[in-house]
Amino acid sequence: MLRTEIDGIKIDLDEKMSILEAAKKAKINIPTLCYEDGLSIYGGCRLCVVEVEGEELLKPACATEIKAGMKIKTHSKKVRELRKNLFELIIATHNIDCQLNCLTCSRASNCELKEIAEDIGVSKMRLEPIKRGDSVDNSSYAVIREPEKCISCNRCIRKCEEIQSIGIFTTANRGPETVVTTFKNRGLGNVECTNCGQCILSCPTGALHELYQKDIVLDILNDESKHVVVQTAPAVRIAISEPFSNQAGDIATGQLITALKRLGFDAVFDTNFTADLTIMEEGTELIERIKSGHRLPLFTSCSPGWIKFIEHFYPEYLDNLSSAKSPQQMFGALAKSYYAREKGIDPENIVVVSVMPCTAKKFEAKREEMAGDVDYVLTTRELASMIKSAGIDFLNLEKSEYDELLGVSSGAADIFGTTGGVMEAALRTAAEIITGTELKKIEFEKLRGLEGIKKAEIEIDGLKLKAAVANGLGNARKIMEMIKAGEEFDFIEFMACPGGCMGGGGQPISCDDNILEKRQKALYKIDKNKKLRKSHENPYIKKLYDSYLENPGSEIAHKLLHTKYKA
Ligand code: HC1
Repeated sequence: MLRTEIDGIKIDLDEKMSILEAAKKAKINIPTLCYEDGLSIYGGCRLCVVEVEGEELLKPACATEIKAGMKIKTHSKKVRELRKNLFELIIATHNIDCQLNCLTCSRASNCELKEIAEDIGVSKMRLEPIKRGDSVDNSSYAVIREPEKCISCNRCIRKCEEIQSIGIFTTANRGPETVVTTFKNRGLGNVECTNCGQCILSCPTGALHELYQKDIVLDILNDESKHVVVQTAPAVRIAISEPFSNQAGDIATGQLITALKRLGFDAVFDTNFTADLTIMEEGTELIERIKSGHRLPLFTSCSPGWIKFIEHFYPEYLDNLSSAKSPQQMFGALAKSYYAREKGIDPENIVVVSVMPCTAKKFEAKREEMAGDVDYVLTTRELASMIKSAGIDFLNLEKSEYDELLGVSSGAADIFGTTGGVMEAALRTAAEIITGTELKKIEFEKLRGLEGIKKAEIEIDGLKLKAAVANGLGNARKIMEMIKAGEEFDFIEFMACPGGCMGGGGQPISCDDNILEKRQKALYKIDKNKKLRKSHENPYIKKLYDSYLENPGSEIAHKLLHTKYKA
C-alpha cells in the first residue's frame, strides 16, 4: 500500500502509477498537452509539472512515479508561474496566431489549447508568435496538415506509430525549430499514410483535419439541375448528436434523417442497405472459398484504411481480400444504376454524397478502381458543422424514416459500425445459408467487445470456422504476422480504426474507450430493437436481386459491386 498526499488529500494506492494518474484518482485535474491516454509518455510539454516536497526541481506528473510518503502540490505559486511561462513559449515558438485563425479553425468550438489556457489561468500572452511561413500540406485526398498550427506535442507521431504501427510522421530540426513533418517533407498524400485520420483525433490544435467538402456539397444542394442523394454510414447515427449534447451513446437516426432532409437532400438513404448487400456478396464468396479451399483466409474489404495498409505492407496477400466493394461504394454504384432506372432519372444528374465516420472514405471515393460511384464524402464532424450553420436545432428535431428502395436495413447492418460487427453479420447469414435452418441464437458474443484482437472457432453444422477480428492497424499487423508465421484462419474482419468505424477519424474529436463503449452499446441496442436482424431477410435486398441483380455473385453484381485492388 502506498500512502501519499496530493494537495492535502491523503491517498492510499495499491499499485504503482504516475503522479498524474494518482491525481486523477483523487479527482484533481493537472493540465496536460503532450500526454494522451493509451500513448507512451513523451514528457515534452512539461505543463503537468508539480511540486514534490523536499525536491528542488518541479517534476512532470506524467513521467514521475508516485512513491510512498510523497507530498505533492499540483497548483502552488511556483507551479502555476512555470506553467504560464511554458504555455506562452509553446504558443509563441510554434507559430499559432489564434487571434487571426480562431474563427476559421477546425477546432474553434472545442479548442484544447483554450481549455488548457483556462486551466492554467493564462490571462494575457506577452510573446508575439513567430511566423515561419510553412505551407499547408494539401497532398492527400483525406487529411490536411497545417504546420503553422502544430505545437510539436508529438501525439500524432505516437498515435500513428504506436497504435496504428505506420509511423508516417517524424520530427525535423532541433529546439524551438523542431517541426513535425513526413518523410522528406513529402506530404501525406505521398507517403504510406492510410488516411485513417486517427492523428486528427489526437491533434490538440487543428493542425490536422479532414479535407473539407462541406462547402461544395452545400453549393450542389442549391443546384436545381442535380438530384442529390445522401447515404449515412452505420456509425454516424450513434455519434452525430455528440457535438450538440456533449454526451456519447445517444441514438439519433431519426433526427439525422430529418436534418439531412432539412439541408435539402433529394433522397436520404442508408449505407446499411448496402451493408446488407455486402453480406450477400461477401458471404457468397466466403462459402465458395470454403468449399474450394482456395484463397483462405478471406479478409473483409470494407475499411479503406485497411485496404491501403495491406497494399503498402502485405501486397502478397491482396488476393485474400474479398472482391466485394465496400458498402459505401456499392451504394454509389446502385444509386447511379438501379435507383436511377427505378426513378427514371438520368444518372448523369445524380450526385451521391456520403456521410461517414471515416476520413479514408474520402480517399476510397477517389480510387481509380471505382471512381464515379460516390461524388463527395463528408465526415460526421463536417455534417454536424453543416447542421449548426443551417440553424437547425438538432436535439429537438422530430424523427423521420429513411427513403425506401435503398433505405431499409437489418440490425446486422447496424453492427457493421463496431469492431466484430461485420463478422457477426456475415455469420448470421452464412450459417443459415449453409445449414438451411434458422439460427437459434444470432448473437456471437465471442466476437463482441473492444479488445484489439478476438479469435473464435465457430461451428456451423459440423463445419469448423476459424475466425478472427482485428481493430486498429497495429492489431491488423499482428494478425498478418501470425498468418505469415503459419497460423491458420478462415475468415478475418479487419477495421483500420480502434473500435472499428465508430472510432473512425471523422467522428467527433473526443474518443476514448469510455466513449467507444457507449457508442458500441448504442449500436447493439439498435440491432436488438429491430425486427429485421439478418441481411438475407431484408425484403428490399430480395427485391433488388429479383428485379435487377439476379443473384449474389452474378455477372451484373460483379460488374457493379466488386473490384480488384492492385499493389
Ligand atoms: Fe464503416 Fe462500412 S461499417 S466501413 O466502418 O462497411 O466508414 O460506419 O460505412 O462502406 O456499412 C465506415 C461505418 C461504413 C462501408 C458500412
